[in-house]
Amino acid sequence: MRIVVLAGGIGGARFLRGLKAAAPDADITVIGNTGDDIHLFGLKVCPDLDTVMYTLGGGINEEQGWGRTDETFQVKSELAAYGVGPEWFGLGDRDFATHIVRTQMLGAGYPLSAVTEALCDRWQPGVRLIPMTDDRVETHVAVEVDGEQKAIHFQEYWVRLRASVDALAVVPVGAEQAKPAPGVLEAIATADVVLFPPSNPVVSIGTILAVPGIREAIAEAGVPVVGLSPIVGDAPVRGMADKVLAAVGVEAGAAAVAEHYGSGLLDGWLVDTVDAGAVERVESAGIRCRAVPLIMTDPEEGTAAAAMAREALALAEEVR
Ligand code: GDP
Ligand code: FO1
Ligand code: CA
Repeated sequence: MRIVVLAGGIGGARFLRGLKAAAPDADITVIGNTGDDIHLFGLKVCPDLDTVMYTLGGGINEEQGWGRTDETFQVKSELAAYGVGPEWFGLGDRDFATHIVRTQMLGAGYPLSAVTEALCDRWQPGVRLIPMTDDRVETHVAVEVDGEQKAIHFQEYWVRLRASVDALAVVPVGAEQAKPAPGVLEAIATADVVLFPPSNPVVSIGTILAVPGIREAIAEAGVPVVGLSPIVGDAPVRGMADKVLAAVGVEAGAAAVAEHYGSGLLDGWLVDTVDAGAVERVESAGIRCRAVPLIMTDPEEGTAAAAMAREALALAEEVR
């Protein structure tokens, strides 16, 4: 079975670990969000691609959900000693190597998709990981600080400000001109099922869908499209989904997110058991819906995520 998954960072990566366990023989292609990418210290950092690569490759810091395990921060403190920032972004020594290799290859003319493939040669994530685009797309967030409106990089909004101010608008700068990376449209066109993991619907999956051609390809593929709610009990399990949903005028609720994607895109939707009351609303929007446990933080690494993946695949068969 060929499965295509549109993924952000932590939510996407943890779900994918479960999906691999649930469907060990499946051919899984992951289309990764690159709107979170940021240039720091002359290096290109791709947080969501790296989170997927490290999580599936066994190198992730499990507690944090991003960055490397057994990390040290010598380079960061040396940079700080030179007065070179930003200090608010925690790049570790091991992680730095990834960004150096990536930046070197990009400088030599390789597209990000080829660079990602090369990095995955080391990590062997067990899926084909493709960035949504080889073109530069950067998510910016409009905020008001001290009575003044300005647009800041998404990482500054989330990591420096910890989403402490309202997001007035979220703009995937460059998305309109971006082209899907090689292999993206082909993977969608030949998929047997497309899954939206419990990733951020605005700044992860929303950004991928903002690349012209991707949304259309999914709708035209004619295969089941099933998503899992990133909102449980009217709150994001972690992260700032509530803040960025508000910026696009969507309430932070399991049913509202399904309606936001819409029945033109989604065939099936899973909500957590605490949101069982939302099932009827989702179904009346023309999307088949089931309530199952959707919390991935279990002591048995990946067991809950595997059960979620099995439910998603079962729902896909139901709507096929
Ligand atoms: P990010 O790029 O690291 O923010 O990761 P994603 O976009 O892939 O996923 C982030 C979203 O995943 C958050 O907005 C949460 O709402 C959601 N999330 C995180 N952990 C869980 C979980 O255990 N269960 C569910 N249902 N959603 C989760
Ligand atoms: N998230 C943080 O909350 N603080 C950090 O200092 C931080 C550093 C960082 C470095 C590399 C990387 O790949 C990811 C990193 N993240 C950090 C996570 C990441 O930037 C965000 O959680 C996601 O992009 C949010 O969608
Ligand atoms: Ca992200």
